[in-house]
Amino acid sequence: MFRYDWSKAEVQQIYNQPFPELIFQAMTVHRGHFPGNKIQRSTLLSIKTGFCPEDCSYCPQSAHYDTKIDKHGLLPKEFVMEKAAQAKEKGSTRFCMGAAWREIKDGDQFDAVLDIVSSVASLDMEVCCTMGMLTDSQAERLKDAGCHAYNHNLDTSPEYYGNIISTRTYQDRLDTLKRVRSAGMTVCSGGIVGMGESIEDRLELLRQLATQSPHPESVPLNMLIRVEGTPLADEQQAVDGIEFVRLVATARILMPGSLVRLSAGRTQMSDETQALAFVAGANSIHSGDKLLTTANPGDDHDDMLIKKLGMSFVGKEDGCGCGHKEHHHDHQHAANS
Ligand code: SAM
Ligand code: DTB
Ligand code: SF4
Repeated sequence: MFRYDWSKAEVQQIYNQPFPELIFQAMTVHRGHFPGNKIQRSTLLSIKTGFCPEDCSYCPQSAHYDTKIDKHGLLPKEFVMEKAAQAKEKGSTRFCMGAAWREIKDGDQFDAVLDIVSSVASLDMEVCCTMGMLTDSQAERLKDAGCHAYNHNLDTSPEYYGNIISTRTYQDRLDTLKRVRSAGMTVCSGGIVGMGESIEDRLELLRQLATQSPHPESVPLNMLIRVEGTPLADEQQAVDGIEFVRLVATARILMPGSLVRLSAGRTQMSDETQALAFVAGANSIHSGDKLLTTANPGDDHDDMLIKKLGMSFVGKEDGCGCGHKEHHHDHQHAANS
């Protein structure tokens, strides 16, 4: 049974257990819903980079800050298709396309995005988009084009949020997630650690996600990448590996049927920390040499690590490619059962 009524005290109690108890509980929950030794590989591509009007203080793509990234307009479909085919070749079952927009605007660009989405979907990969806020009709058109998941992060707790972003409210983000859900796409939503927030803020982020019904089908956990030129470039808070693994385990326990994805920041993690995170219930990674604009470990390193751990990547032979134990094609069902 999945729960949607977690209290702050309960979440703290889970997180603060002795480490072995916490891992044991997380591992038990994990194995009830997923194979314990499989990791989903999800590949990212920034299809429109930079010049974003939002002021998210971690983000190199915000037009408010002077950062050294390659900015470009919407990429041509042929280029995106080539990248998607390469990702599939490398064993990726999900292809996630990001656009540095505050919100989607109707018109030629969105029409081109819909064409790209249906082409990538025809490769038999799960398509995910992350393009900022959207309207009900845009969400429906994306869904109809074959977009399986929409990523929109809550990023942190409602209390800490105002320290990080001023151009979009927490409520805007919750409203966007509702629209995604109503259109029938699956929800991908998580956050970032290492921005100066407290452990309570991290736990409140998880509680905000875990009290949504259904739970987001995937929960990306990012460790801040400090990018020169952004206000958080000199952030002093380093994320402790054990604290990070505790957070992964807590996410797994609160949201048993969701993919918990290690996203940004894996270049700063030791192989041992990643291994512990997998043991604690993380079962997906963002793969490739690049995230959207910053460095990522790359497929060769990931292949080596997964092999060393005797684990394997989820493939199409595992049903719909999401890695759930039950073979199914209905992720909402999985998140609710
Ligand atoms: N513009 C869209 C949006 O904000 O929803 C989509 C792309 S945005 C880059 C996706 C997510 O990447 C953000 O919500 C944030 O959680 C994460 N992110 C961005 N910059 C990051 C950084 N420097 N370190 C860690 N995570 C980051
Ligand atoms: C998410 O939570 N992390 C990914 C994905 N969703 C879109 C993005 C990470 C971006 C890290 C900074 C960069 O590469 O620009
Ligand atoms: Fe824009 Fe998304 Fe970056 Fe915020 S996180 S500045 S919305 S690209």
